Amino acid sequence: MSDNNFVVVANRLPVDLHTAPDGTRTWTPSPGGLVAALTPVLEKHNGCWVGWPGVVGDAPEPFRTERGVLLHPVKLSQADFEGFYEGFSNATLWPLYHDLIVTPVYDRDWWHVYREVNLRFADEVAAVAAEGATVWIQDYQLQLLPGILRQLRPDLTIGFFLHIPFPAPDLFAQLPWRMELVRGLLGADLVGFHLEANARNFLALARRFGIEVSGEVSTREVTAHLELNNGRRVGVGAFPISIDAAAMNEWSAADLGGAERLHADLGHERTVILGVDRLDYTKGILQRLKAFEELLDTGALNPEDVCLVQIATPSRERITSYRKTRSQVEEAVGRINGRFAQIGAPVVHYRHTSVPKDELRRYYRMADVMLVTPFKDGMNLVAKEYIACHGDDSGALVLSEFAGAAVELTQAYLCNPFDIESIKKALRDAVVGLHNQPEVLAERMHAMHAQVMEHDVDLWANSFLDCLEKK
Ligand code: ADQ
Repeated sequence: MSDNNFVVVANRLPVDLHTAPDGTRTWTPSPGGLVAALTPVLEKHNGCWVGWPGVVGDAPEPFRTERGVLLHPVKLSQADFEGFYEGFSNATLWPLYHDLIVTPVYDRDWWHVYREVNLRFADEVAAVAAEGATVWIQDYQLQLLPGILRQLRPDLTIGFFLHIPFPAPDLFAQLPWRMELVRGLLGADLVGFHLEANARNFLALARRFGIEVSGEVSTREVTAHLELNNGRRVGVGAFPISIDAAAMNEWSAADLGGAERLHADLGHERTVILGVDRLDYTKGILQRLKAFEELLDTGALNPEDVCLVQIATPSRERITSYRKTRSQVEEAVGRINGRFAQIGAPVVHYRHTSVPKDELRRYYRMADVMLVTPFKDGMNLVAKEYIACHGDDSGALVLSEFAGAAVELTQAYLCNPFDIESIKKALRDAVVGLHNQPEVLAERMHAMHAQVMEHDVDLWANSFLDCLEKK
């Protein structure tokens, strides 16, 4: 055992390992909501992070990041990666928890690998955590870990947070290994979700499995518990995640010139609509392109006056449904430009890449309208990042009702992404509103900006950790 009193465990370490042809290894920060959310928290707590370094094969020795966070890599083989990560996590649990947008695959071999990898994570954590340490486990890839760790190290305080939605009991019940997963989660002292609705789904499921539930769910406090037969209590609550809002707000205000130049590159007078997502079928990228195309088609939007910038981070590229989504998106981009662009003036600018943080903020800052249209999303940090970058109340947000963020960002132009007409209406209202009712839009942005600034990532982490402490 070591002196690590605070341990975060996540599938991924917050870095990617790159090996140059001469064998030199370098680490770069990796994208993704979880990393964005947890880095500041760990720095503050001087904590240690256990996770997979992002490449299969040998894991390097534990090391410290430039910002002082101790990283403990967990080794995954190619077979682990395929069964645990691509398979059970992302082709079984991800679609099941996102309400079957694609059909989940139930594969017994993947399940065995998922269990083995969770056991391996448990061994690593048991070895690095100090006596009585607090361990905070993140996300759907590690749902067995709380239960295994409780057996290995009963001295630990264990928190679990799910970053994706938790489905209705009827959907969850499809899972052949449903009891094992529930037992895994019950190893925690506190199980947290983004939304009260997610937490209520979990409680309903527990009831269905004969577990006694006391209290009602609330946000940022624990007023609901599961009462286990052995006398243990598991707290359940909602903790909506957020971003380092102050840093984003400050940075974007300091780079107005950069944002203006970027906007000018796209056309000074044009209204710029922005999409930023991992290229994932849950994000509704194709639907938003179709809505945009139809608005151009009917003349509701003029291709000389507007353009859409879509930045899509490559994601889970070996999984069939992801490949299909990418080719559909790219086909739509080509088609729309073919129909409506002029030479040298695309109407859709598409980048399939991860972009550095500073550049991303510049995109957010310069965009007149942000278009966020997931079919289902635990929270969606992109929506909050956009709002944080508009401290002067400029801009407009079109947001899916099915993003967790819609619970807080009620002043957005809300839409139903399953209904193209609804996306079209919200987008058109936002674009037209920018010109016709700027003061109304400014009020809406003002309210959302205040909400995001006040409810930032520190509040998320501190409220969860305070509740865990009090368990
Ligand atoms: P994600 O599904 O990854 O997160 P999201 O919350 O939007 O979705 O976070 C994406 C993050 O990646 C953002 O911080 C964004 O800035 C960054 N990003 C996206 N595209 C990028 C690009 N091209 N280049 C660089 N960075 C890019 C999961 C859940 C969400 C939940 C988060 C956090 O699916 O619902 O909000 O975890 O809990």
